[in-house]
Amino acid sequence: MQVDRQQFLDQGYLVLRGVIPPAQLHQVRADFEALVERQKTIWAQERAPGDPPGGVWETQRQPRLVSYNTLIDAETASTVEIWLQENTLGVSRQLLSVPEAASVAGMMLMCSPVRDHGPAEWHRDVHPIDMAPLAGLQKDLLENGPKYVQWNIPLYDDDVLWVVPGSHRRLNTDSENQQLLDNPRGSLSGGAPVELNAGDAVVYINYLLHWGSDYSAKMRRTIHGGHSIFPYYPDISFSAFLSPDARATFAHWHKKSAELQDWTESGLRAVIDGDVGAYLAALEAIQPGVGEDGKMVLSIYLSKAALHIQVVKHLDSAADGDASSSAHLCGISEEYRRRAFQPHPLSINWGPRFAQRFTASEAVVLQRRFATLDTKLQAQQEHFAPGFQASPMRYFFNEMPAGFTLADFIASWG
Ligand SMILES: O=C(O)CCC(=O)C(=O)O
Ligand SMILES: [Fe+2]
Repeated sequence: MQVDRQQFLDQGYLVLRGVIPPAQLHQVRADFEALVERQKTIWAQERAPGDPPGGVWETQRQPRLVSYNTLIDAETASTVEIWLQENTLGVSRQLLSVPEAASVAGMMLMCSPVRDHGPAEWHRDVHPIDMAPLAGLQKDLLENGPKYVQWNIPLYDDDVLWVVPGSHRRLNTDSENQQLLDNPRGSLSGGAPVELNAGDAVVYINYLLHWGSDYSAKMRRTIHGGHSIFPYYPDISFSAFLSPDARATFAHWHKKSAELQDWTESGLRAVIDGDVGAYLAALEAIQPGVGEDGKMVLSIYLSKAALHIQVVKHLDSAADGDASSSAHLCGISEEYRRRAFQPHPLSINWGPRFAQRFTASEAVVLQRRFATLDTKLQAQQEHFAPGFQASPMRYFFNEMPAGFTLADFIASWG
């Protein structure tokens, strides 16, 4: 399937018809429903005191199978293999910044809730605490193409998702900001529904302003996830159920992930050592061919890695091993703790285990080396901007540090 990359980059999404052919739809639905039943059993077992018998299935506005690959068996392997097809992975390869690095990133299923929950909030999938200001992400996107593309593949007709075409390339307008402040769950001028029939797909840049317009009880089973240039799988034992080819593909990506983690460490060590050549070599290995704007975003991501390492070390020493439960003990806000402990490979955050590669004193040096950049990414006061997945914070949502170049960053290592 040949797609129009320019159209994708211009409007921020492409609708593809018949990604799941009608003849296969019945079987694919049945395979996913088996996973839904498995997850429902788990949710019922894990329900909190006071929850209804079904737990999450009954309480969430969008019950979601996250990493459903952990639920598969040989009979339901198709639910994973769907991500490896020519009309999914092959399409993403045409769209991503580094085609040869295209790999599956997250396999989820979005389900309708048991009762109507109405509209969600308009947002971009951007959280500046551990990503970068939107303007920087957009310059990188326009310079290099996407690091990640997201997919919705509905198994039943679905027009829940709305988008503002073209908004991935620009900040919100004043009018959009006003409308979102007035009502983040209302219709937004320029917004349009993505109308998909069962088996169609939309592939999109998740910096787009987008909207879950109505989380109603109408049957929804929509495959959700994407492809990225930064593979990461905490555990690939699920691949034992796949075809030999698919198993080999995941094994290859798992190895690539280990190499990327090593390069991330090398980049951070180059900053500790003040070795500019090694630093630039690490960026090039992480994202081959990346331009100046992309190097700036990768540098910000490395500054976040330094931050996450510092948070993990701090909590480790405070809690004597029980790091995840002690954030309140040392004044680290819950949001920082959550981001440090939740791998986010799209921003080269490899999770808390990555912090073990550095000693506590190296973590302190890292924080010092990144301090100028980190300070420039923050305002004096907590503030808020509409249309992001974040609460008020000091990190800038939209604007990059004015006049601060990659050379300035390197000079700031001290
Ligand atoms: O329900 C959808 O299609 C959109 C979901 C979404 O935007 C999100 O989870 O970030
Ligand atoms: Fe989203």
